[in-house]
Amino acid sequence: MAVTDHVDLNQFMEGVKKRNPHQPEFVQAVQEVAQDIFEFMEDKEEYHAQQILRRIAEPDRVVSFRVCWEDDAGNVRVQRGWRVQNNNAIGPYKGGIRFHSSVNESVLKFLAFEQTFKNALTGLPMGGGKGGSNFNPKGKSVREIMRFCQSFMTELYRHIGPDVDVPAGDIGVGGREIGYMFGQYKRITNHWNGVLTGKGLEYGGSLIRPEATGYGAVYFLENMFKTKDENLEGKTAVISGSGNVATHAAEKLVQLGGKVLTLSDSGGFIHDPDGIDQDKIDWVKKHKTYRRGRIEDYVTEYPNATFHEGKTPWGVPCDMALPCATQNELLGDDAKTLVKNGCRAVSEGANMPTDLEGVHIFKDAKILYAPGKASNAGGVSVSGLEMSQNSERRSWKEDELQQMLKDIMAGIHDRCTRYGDQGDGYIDYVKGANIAGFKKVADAMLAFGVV
Ligand code: NDP
Ligand code: 2IT
Repeated sequence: MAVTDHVDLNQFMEGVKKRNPHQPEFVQAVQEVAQDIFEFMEDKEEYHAQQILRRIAEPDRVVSFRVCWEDDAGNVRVQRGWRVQNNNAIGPYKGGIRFHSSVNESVLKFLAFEQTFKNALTGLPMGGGKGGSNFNPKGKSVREIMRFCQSFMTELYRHIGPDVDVPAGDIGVGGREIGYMFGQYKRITNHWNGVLTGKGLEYGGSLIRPEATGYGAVYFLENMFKTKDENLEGKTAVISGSGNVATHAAEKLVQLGGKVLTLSDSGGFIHDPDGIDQDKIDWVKKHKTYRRGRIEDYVTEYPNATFHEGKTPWGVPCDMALPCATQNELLGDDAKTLVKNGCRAVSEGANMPTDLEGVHIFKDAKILYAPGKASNAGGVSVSGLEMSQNSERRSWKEDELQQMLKDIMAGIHDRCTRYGDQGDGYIDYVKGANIAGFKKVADAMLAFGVV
């Protein structure tokens, strides 16, 4: 009965490319996982026979819809919205919502695919999903954003639910947008439940959810250095981005004695040789989040810093790099430059920020390199804890949650080590994360039979 002449990696990837034309981000994400999984499956016939990877790489469903809204001038605007429900073998679909002009089906399919492995790695019962819209929040008034969020939820609400699919924030979606979407969900359904995470503290949100992704990425870095009997004290870091993940990663690095040299946005990066301390981070948070400003204004406020228009920060010599902006923002040449300049560790705050060439350069150089599905899982983990608190109708204390986040990140590090330890002192965290995430979802799928 078993199919013994199964496809090899190349044939598998040819099929993925053929079935997903014009979806380069999705193909890239599958490729990065498939190379490790094919090696792992070599002597595991059942995974092949049951086509497990093929099934995980085919979303359970992709919902696409029209979102109409009216701008302040009275013009009717039409956007596209999506929810990609990738896999719910181990729990309800879970993953953020992204509002950015670059959002399309390929981007959301790659994010939902990655989320499936990430969520499995956390040890919490969450499946993988992702949603969003090509709506560009830049330059929009608060009322326009409210109307857009309401219109988006007016369609999305029928596809989600606390035991079905639980969205949260991502690029362009923070506490304010979650508030508008939760309000509209409640208005339409008359249900108050934990259908979204990242909510305000007044209405069921969890303490430390906003901080959790950035803090978690730094805890992961700390765990990696611990394998070398080192800590973060006195080490320099370059960070890209200046949003939720980047600013909270900077904050935790500073708390643990690191020195942050850069931040960036889509306009370029700032380099502050004096170090970006907590006061400066607070200024960036206000400037970027509340005033929707540009990172280049940092140099007016702090004149020792320099602004590098249109550039990414990877050329600045550092001990550690944390890409925290977006996918494919760190390319092969950037990886070469980082390694050449003595960078010893990379912890991805963003999803798939390093392209395939860059991943191989980090792996070949055997530096401490954590892929986003492991290192940025702190955010979705605290989202999972928010779901638990909502179900229990209670709120945990800050120190309890801080400890849980640390423990979860240490648990992810252990799971990666289990499958990624190469036995020569090098831990391949990419391989470890891919296999540990896959195995949990795959074994659940085997239990269900062919569904
Ligand atoms: P924010 O919207 O808060 O910030 C995004 C930052 O990245 C901004 O500085 C933005 O610059 C920059 N950026 C976005 N797109 C681009 C681009 N195409 N080119 C250059 N810069 C860009 O988002 P988050 O901090 O929440 O998300 C950042 C990354 O972290 C994403 O990859 C997201 O998927 C990932 N992530 C987020 C989690 C969360 O809990 N929020 C959890 C796990 C991962 P500008 O202001 O100019 O647009
Ligand atoms: O990429 C991610 O993990 C997120 N944007 C957070 C998802 C969540 O459900 O908290």
